[in-house]
Amino acid sequence: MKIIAITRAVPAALAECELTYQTRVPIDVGRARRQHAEYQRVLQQHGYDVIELPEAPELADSVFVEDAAIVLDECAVITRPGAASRRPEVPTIRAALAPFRVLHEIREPATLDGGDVLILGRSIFVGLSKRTNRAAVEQLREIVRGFDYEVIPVPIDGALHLKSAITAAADELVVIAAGTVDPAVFGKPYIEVDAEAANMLRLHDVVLCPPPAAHYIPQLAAEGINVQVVDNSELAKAEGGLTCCSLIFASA
Ligand code: CIR
Repeated sequence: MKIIAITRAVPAALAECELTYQTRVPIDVGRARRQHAEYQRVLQQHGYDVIELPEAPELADSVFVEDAAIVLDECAVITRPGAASRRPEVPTIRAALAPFRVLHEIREPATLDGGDVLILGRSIFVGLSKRTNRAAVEQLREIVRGFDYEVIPVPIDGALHLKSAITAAADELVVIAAGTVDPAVFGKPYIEVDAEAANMLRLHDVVLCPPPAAHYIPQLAAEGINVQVVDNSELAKAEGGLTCCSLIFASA
C-alpha cells in the first residue's frame, strides 16, 4: 500500500493570500518555495509518495490544498471553501483525487474548509469557524451515512480552522491551542500549547511540528511521541500550517 501526499507548488501571488487573524507582513516567496520543497522532502523521507500539482500562479492560497477536500478511506469529499477567492482551487483538486476515490461534493449554501475537519478514529470533528457552517455539517453527515462515522460540530474561537488549533499527536493525546475550543469535546488526554504551536502534522512514525512548538518536544517525548521540526515560517505568515499543505491518504 502506498501513502500519497498531494501538494501544490507555492504560487507567485502568495502575498495576496486571505488573512483573518494575522496582520499582513511581507512574504518572501522564494523562501516559502524552499521551505515547501523541504516539507515535501521530509514527507518523501518518511515514505510518502508526493504528487505536486502544478503551480496555480494567480490563486494566492492554492498551496493550502488541505482546504479543498476531505479524504476518507471510503470516499473523498470535495469542499466549497468559505472564502470565495479560494473556490477556483477546487476543480484541480477534484481532478487530482478522482483516480483514487469516489467523490462527493459540498454544495451551496454550505461552506467548508478541509482545515476545519479533524478525524479521530470514527469521529469526524468539524470546526464551526468563519469558513465552515452548520449546513456543511449536515451535508457531510449525509455523505458519510452508512460508513459508521459520527460527525461532531465544534465551536471554535480565535483560530482560523479547527486544525490550526488542534492536533491529534497520538491516538490518545491531543494538542490544543489554549482557549480556542473546549478540550472536553474530544474525550482524550490533552496538552495546551501556544496558538502558533498547535498545528502539527502527524505522520505514521513522527509528528512534524513548526519551530514555535520546539519547546514542547520534551513534553511530547515523555508521551512517547517522536517529533521533527519543519520550518514553515513564510507560509505561517499566510496563516498556513503544516497540515494545510498536503492531502495525505492511503492508496492501493
Ligand atoms: C486562508 O486564509 O485561507 C489561507 N491564507 C490559509 C489557509 C490555511 N489552511 C488551513 O489552515 N487548513
